[in-house]
Amino acid sequence: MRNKSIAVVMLILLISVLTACGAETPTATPAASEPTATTASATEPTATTAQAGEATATTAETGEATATSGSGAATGGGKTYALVPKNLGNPYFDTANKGAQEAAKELGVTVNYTGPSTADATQQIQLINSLIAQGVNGLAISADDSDALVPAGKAALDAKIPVVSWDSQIAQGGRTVHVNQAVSEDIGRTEVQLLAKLIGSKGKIAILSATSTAPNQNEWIKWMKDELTKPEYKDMQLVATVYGDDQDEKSYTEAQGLMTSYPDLAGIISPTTVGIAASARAVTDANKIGKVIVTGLGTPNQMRAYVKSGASPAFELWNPSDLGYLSIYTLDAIASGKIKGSPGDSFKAGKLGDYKVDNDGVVLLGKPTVFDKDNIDKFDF
Ligand code: RAM
Repeated sequence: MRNKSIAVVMLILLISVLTACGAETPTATPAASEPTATTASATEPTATTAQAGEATATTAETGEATATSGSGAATGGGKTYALVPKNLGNPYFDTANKGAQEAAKELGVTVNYTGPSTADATQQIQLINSLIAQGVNGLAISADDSDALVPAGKAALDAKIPVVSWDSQIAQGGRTVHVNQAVSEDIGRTEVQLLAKLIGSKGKIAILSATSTAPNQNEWIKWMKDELTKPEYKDMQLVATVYGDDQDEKSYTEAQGLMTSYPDLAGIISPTTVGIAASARAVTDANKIGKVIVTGLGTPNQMRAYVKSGASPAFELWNPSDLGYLSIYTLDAIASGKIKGSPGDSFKAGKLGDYKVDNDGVVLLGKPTVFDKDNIDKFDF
């Protein structure tokens, strides 16, 4: 009995000592500075988030970025925009996001990078509807389908959420402005001109595209076909157009299929950064360097080895980072009321300078660069 009383007293003492020391169950606190990971599913659009507020603020009147030092500086109205690529996991879009985050920092806004796992319009529409429900302050979308996205874009506009498309356009009615990387006709024609130069304007050629609904690729292919009707290409024969869906493995298999179906194939034009790299790899693996020439649109970092090996001696592209940067400046100019986005409106896009909305509601980035062995090492994206 006595022993029992001593044990109870000791227990009470122990509890009071622990309480006095403030012993607490540790709680996990996520580091605020760590960005959350990109989503794989279109319906759960949590995304990579870069906080703009750490070093810049925007003055309401001029919209010019004013540097304020230290963390926790005020953000410019705290607007949150979504940058939606055709699909996640594509280095081209990751580079565009870098430029978008740079713009966000300068403007004092937050840009969430979120997209479907595959380049699929249905997934993208679900995501856009979910972003509208979340009440984002603006959407910048690279469209997986031009017409199919119009109702979702219109729903956003009806909810007073500005929409710009960039890279791959939503048809009129589903967006205010389209930010175009270069003149579509020029891209289509120069792709054919590049290949003609590389194969002596002779032989069977094929196009390996992204998805069959991709608005930008379909527009460029239209101009490629138009260019091919000119007399100087009479000895060049377009034998097939195939689709790798902007998936590396599918694009690789399609390129292999082209070489099997057409053993004397002379060239492939792939107007997609995913397709061109996969095609050059397939040509390399098939020991066909010099026999099948690959060109199209690619990123220097993905294509460097193929330029040097001769699998793809020359190709072209604009700077995707600048495209992402310009897209966010354009969206912010509309969302903050600096412009309506109507034809003739002009605005300043930070380091890129002045831009104007043309009569078709398009803002044009500029001319692409042709990359070859002489300049490829100067670029890192
Ligand atoms: C892929 C995408 C993108 C296109 C580039 C060239 O990354 O299809 O939309 O602009 O290629």
